[in-house]
Amino acid sequence: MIRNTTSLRNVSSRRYITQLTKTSMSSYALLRNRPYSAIASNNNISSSLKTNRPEPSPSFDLGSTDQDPITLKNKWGNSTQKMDSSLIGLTGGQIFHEMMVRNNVDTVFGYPGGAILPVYDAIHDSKQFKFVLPKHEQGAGHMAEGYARASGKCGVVLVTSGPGATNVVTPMADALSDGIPMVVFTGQVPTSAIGTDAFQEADVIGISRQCTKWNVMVKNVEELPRRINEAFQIATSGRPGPVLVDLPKDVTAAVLKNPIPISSVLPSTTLKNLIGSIHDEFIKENIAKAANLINIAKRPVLYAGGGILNHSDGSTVLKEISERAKIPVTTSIQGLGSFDQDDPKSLDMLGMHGSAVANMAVQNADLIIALGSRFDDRVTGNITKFAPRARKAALENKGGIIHFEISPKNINKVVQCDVSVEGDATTNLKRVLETVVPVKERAEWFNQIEEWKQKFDYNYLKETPDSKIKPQTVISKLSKIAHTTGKEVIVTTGVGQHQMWAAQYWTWKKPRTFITSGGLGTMGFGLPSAIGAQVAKPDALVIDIDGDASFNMTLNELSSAVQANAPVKILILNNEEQGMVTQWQSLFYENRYSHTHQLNPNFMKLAEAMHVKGIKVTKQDELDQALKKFVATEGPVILEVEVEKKVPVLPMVPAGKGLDEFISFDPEVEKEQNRVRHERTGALH
Ligand SMILES: Cc1ncc(C[n+]2csc(CCOP(=O)(O)OP(=O)(O)O)c2C)c(N)n1
Ligand SMILES: [Mg+2]
Repeated sequence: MIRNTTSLRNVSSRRYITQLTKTSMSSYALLRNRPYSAIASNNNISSSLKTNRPEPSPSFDLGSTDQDPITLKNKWGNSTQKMDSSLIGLTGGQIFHEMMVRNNVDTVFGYPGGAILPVYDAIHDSKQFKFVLPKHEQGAGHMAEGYARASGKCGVVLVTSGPGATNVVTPMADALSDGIPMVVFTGQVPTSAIGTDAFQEADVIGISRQCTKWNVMVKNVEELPRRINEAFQIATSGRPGPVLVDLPKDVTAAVLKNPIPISSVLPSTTLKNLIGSIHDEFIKENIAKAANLINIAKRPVLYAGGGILNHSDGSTVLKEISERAKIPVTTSIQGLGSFDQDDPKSLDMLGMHGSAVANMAVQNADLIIALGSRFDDRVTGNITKFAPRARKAALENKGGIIHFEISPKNINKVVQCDVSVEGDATTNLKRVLETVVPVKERAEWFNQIEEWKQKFDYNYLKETPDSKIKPQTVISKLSKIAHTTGKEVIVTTGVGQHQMWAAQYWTWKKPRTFITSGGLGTMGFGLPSAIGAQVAKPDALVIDIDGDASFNMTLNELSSAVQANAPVKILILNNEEQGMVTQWQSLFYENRYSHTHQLNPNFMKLAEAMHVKGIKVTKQDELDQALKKFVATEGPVILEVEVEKKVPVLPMVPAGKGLDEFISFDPEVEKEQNRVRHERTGALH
């Protein structure tokens, strides 16, 4: 058995080498000696297809991909189809490059390796896009996510087979959870070696099935262009998400010799053509129902999620409906920035660590209008207790829950809605707007909201003269200072308490300015996503608000920021603990801090070693100056602030509770909790 496998492998690799030597290598060698631009201009490719994509969330639909077509007989019969000859003579690697250009890719994040070398060789001296090299493929994935979030374009990742591919599993799962468009290209062992446990072979298609929208292994060079087009189309259409294209080495090394079909028709397009008009009638009907409910509701609430940001008009239309019908607005964590929080109609974020006023408003609303959001459990609290008054209003046909959602799978998945409007939330909201009757004022509802705002504003135990700095103070101050720089400000985060405080204490005003791992909650997301965002927006002030433990997970990317010329600002709120976990251990596990205190590196020495600047603050009176210096620093910089430990994030809706059953800040309770903790831990904590 073993002998058989070995001989099979030998035969396969011999066959592979022979195949390369006889066919592709000769043409490849010929092509290699010519500048790429010569090949491109010979084939008259690239430039004519550079269309300006609408932003954000562009469709990568190229329109006419049939340039230079020659119509050939289909090899299976007499039917004809448009064939493209523009890529003939190029290797798979060069075709990859060309397809990036045709899909308007301006940045690729990746890390090379043996199985993907034909592609890396073909992009070696490309002037067509920027290449960003991380220290670890996970970094490339999160960078691509940050890039996609900041720009509205699709993130592109290019890594090798085996460990290169498995290292991007977390970013793909993250992108799937938060609906981020990303195409991941992975090298693969040659097709002849697949299934032989070859060196650096991994079943990437199997591994990535659950964390991608779609994945495919390209089996020959003829199908490569079409698969790449499909990948971009799928990643950016509907609810955006990650797509993986696996590229065996013989496919990327082979030379294309024949005309091929390269335009892609997805099954969903055919289905849409078939049932489009019926579907549209159904949507029209539901839009009318939605408008009717909005017009009769007395205590409506708009709840916007990340989906509203997938259309460039999203936040404008949200503001318009809120103004016209005088409806207060809350958002999920991913929706932050879609509505200006300085607007008095803003309720801030809802959910487990959301504002009390948002949670109270949702529980007391007679109508909830959900826009591009998926009712995550962190948003709803206990489902059986969610939105009782809206449910009651629905029974009386006076309200309920309306769900504008592009992904049918998310409709009625967690929360049963009364009216669903399937499709892009902004597009359909525009249609609803036409029939929404203007409302002058909703005095009663807004008075109630104001009362909640006064009663339960975000609050915390402030510093005493000799205490450490409170993390909330740092974020509030930084938010003010950053907004006065006049620059576009983008914030990324790790995962934990600092992430929640960033969501709470930063003033969110503009779409696509908050980039955070909401769905998967991936520690280590902050630094690489900041680098990606900075690459997308070179002039923006990009700040990673990070926790010490989260930062530890991907701090290897510090020098990547320098290499990529990305002057990101990294704020480490150092409480020397996995604060969010110790908070749960304090509240629900009698202060037994099981493995939640890691030994941190010396962050200042680390900064130096990684070629970035370092600032450290321990005292309250140093903070203002340090924050100003931090945002004004030219290159990448770390600001480490030693903050108070064991500070709870409040308000908090405990697991199993309804949104209105939150624990809110009470100074006396907190002091007592601190006393108990000291006692239980022998003054260690
Ligand atoms: C990759 C990963 N592992 C574990 C967790 C679980 N987890 C959530 S928050 C947290 C602690 C985060 O600590 P830190 O980054 O220092 O932030 P802090 O809560 O102290 O602000 C942990 C371990 C996670 N979200 N992601
Ligand atoms: Mg921490």
